[in-house]
Amino acid sequence: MDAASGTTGGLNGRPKGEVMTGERDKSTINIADRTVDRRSILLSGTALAAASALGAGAPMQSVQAQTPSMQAKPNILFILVDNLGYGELGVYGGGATRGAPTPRIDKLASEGLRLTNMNMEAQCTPSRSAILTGRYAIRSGTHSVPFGGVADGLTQWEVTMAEALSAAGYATALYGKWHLGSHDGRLPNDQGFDEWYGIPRATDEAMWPGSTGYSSNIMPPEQLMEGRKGEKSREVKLYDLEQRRLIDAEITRRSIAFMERQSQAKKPFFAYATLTQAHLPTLPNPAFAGKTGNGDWADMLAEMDHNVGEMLDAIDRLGIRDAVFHGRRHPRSLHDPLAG
Ligand SMILES: [Ca+2]
Repeated sequence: MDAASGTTGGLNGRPKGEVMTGERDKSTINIADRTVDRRSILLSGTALAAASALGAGAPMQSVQAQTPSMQAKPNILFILVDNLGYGELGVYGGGATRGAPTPRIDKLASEGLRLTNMNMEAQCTPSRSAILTGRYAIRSGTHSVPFGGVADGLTQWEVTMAEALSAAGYATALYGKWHLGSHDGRLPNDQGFDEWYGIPRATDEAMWPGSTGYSSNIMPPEQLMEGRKGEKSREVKLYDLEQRRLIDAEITRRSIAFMERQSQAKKPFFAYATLTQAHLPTLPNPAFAGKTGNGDWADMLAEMDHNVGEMLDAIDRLGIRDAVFHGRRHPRSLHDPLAG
């Protein structure tokens, strides 16, 4: 909803067919009812991280030049941060007190609605499943984080947000962590995303190749992958500690490039950027390593705020209708950092 005017558009007073519906029926996901003079940015609280909406009637010059059909279908950037707990961001009492200010994210939150009490699934896989389907993960084969080497993944008949938006004419892409299936048939391009790049499972697997006793014969190391709808996903390169430091910058770069590409093509889009850096091992990009003087966690906060800022700058350039920033999970110190 719009925090200033109380008009509909968010979790309360949600317009008919709001994207974040809990219904499976595709007919309920009718985003054409959204108006164009409103940007909703969701940041959640407590277990999540925050929700906000940019002001109704905000100037959207770039959209005025777009086609009427595109105006009826707001562009969507959904930023999901892995393992970012309540209290890490400045807006929730963190930021500088955690070693690095988060001014870009704080400003985003100040312009909209923040949630401070929101319950969610307790692990990575089920929470990602619930986000994309609006359904309890236990119904979808995704009730917990799977151990490597076993059958895993969101059942194919679930309707993901990407599938619903694809049916509505959207270009869809995921960049980052998936963790809803690591085999053909269960990867992002099998669940509604036109394209994806990232890791099929979790970031802690970047530590495997260098771990004592690890055998790639028993469990092959995780790979950075990419894929397109209708094609088989392919392995790009080994996901090791070097790549672990680089992945969030790459997620940001690809998300912006995708938004720019679709905007140029005048096609409404859903960009799902799932940032990873807060998850173990928290290793910041070399450009941010040592920047704060307060350790890897603080350097990661600085990098995350920068990456979010880069995407928000792209939003401003392109006139995106809706965007979501969603910190997944509870306070880091209260949970096993390896899980998820
Ligand atoms: Ca599906």
